[in-house]
Amino acid sequence: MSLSANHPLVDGRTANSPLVTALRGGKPSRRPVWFMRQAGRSLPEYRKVREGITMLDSCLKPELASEITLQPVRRHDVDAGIFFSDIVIPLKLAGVDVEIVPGVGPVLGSPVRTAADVAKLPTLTDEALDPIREAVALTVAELGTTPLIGFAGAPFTLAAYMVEGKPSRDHLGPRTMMHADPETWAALAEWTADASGKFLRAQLEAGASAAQLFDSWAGSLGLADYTKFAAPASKRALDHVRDLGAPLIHFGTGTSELLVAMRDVGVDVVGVDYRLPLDEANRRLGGNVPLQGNIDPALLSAPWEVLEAHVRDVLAAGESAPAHVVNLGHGVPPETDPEVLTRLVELIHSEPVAGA
Ligand code: 1CP
Repeated sequence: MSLSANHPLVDGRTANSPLVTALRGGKPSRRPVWFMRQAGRSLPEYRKVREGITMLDSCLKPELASEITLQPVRRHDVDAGIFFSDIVIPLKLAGVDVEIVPGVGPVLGSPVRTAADVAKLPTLTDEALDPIREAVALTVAELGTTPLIGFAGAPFTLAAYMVEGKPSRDHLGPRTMMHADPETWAALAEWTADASGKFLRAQLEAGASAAQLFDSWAGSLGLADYTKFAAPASKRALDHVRDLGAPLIHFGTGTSELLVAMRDVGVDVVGVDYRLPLDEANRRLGGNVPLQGNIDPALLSAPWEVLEAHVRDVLAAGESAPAHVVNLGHGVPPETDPEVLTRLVELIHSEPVAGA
């Protein structure tokens, strides 16, 4: 199977966009920029449409999810939309008891800790993903030549929520399970890989032009554990979509020591968090991988001159890589002034592309 003839990557709408060009390692007409968590609480228009409706319900109403995805694109002139959804949506659609509790994050009715718990997990069906396909199709029709990025959670990050039952800092539960009960861990990692893989495929087939695998908490693993217990499942998730040929991005935080292993699950672009300068990330990756990142989100609230100097450093360091998609080193903090993001996009677009 491949993408349909009216997919934006195939019919010419997004194939030569700055984002897709850079993700494929080429020289874009302007520096592409988008922000992780560009939709959400930093925007008053988001807070307005979300009034009285839960987070996961808003993801499953196609018109609303589409509207929220489009809000930051209209406001900031970013080079991509990121589909408004959440990494736990495939769990919800499979029938797992999960909610996003305001101020907390994903919480499961019953954590998944034993072989019997894993065996009971329901299978995510193709039909259950219909609201996702519908939301993506509505969004892509509005975006025109601006690409939509689809995403999913990587198995380790998703399984971390499932084992703990809620957000945690050190992810002790899943890290214990992978050593104490490796068979149960492997079964859980495979289940999450297949759920995330199907979620990604639904988004790409419905019109997303690229996809990002978020392994936000991979940095709590050392390289040996990452390679043995997380990377094979991440590869399995991406195996669901490789035949489609859309560019794939892999991002995590605290992953400076894992960048090569994260590339090796088979992706086109590596996302770098704010901890490691892009020229050093490029050196570690051997100089041939396009990079995404890595403006420090903390500096969005610093005086403009401080932020501008930092952004210029990030752009200069990014020039060492074969191509650079500008982003933050993690998500937009909710208290960010959206006008700072708009101004940042203007600054980044005004800087000529190196070598162009
Ligand atoms: O009511 C609200 O506004 C809740 C906040 C919120 C939002 C806006 C959550 C709860 N999820 C989302 C949307 C979301 N989640 C997007 C939307 C698209 C965009 O980027 O604009 C994306 C890409 C995600 C992905 C996601 N969810 C990740 C990976 C990215 C990252 O930030 O590391 C993770 C770890 C989650 C889990 C999650 N969902 C929500 C929260 C608060 C959390 C993190 C909880 C924790 O600290 O563990």
